[in-house]
Amino acid sequence: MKNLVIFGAPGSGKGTQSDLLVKRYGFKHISTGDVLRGEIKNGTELGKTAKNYIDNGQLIPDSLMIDILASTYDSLCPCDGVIFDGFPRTIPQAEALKKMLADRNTEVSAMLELDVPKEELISRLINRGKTSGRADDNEETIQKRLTVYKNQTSPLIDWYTSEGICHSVKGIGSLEEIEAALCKVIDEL
Ligand code: B4P
Repeated sequence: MKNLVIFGAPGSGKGTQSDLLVKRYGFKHISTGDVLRGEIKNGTELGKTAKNYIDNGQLIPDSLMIDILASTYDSLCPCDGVIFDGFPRTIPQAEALKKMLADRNTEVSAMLELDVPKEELISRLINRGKTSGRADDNEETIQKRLTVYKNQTSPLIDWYTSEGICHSVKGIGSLEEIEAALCKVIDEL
């Protein structure tokens, strides 16, 4: 079984590439962003809490995210493989993921980082904001999300490097080129 973390800044293409990898390999897909947006749409208590954070470009507290992740994982697995998209976003989340998988006799096989320059991230998200209806795809919130990424999420690159499983892939170019670079890493695992 493969457990893959797809990692990158907001707008780096995690969701886009996850969809392609799911089609190619038949893996299960856990997008914490999608889970939270579903909760918001359904008006649940969790959704109401999450909305305040997301609309401000902030991360949802780790304790909430870790519980959501474990229950989502257990609803999908056992299975051939899982793509974690948008989780972990902090070091405590990475530690919790490691423990959750170890408790289930498995582990993260690889962390795949999509490396995209900041100007490209901003332009993609502003562009997506024209049609996505997402409250967090506006210029002010995008800047906040990028700051949160830099301070709270990007330290995970060093964390996964020290675990020996960080693979960085160029995240600009055609969708097919980026997918091919990701597949090369996955096929060699
Ligand atoms: P997410 O839903 O994970 O969103 P994202 O980081 O904005 O997007 P992603 O990188 O998936 O980009 P996409 O493929 O769509 O998170 C949203 C919020 O939820 C967070 O800010 C946070 O508040 C909360 N949250 C989620 N997980 C959390 C956690 N674990 N802990 C705490 N809080 C959490 O691509 C973006 C755009 O680029 C698209 O329009 C796409 O078409 C375009 N694009 C993609 N690839 C391209 C390419 N190669 N060339 C040109 N355009 C491309």
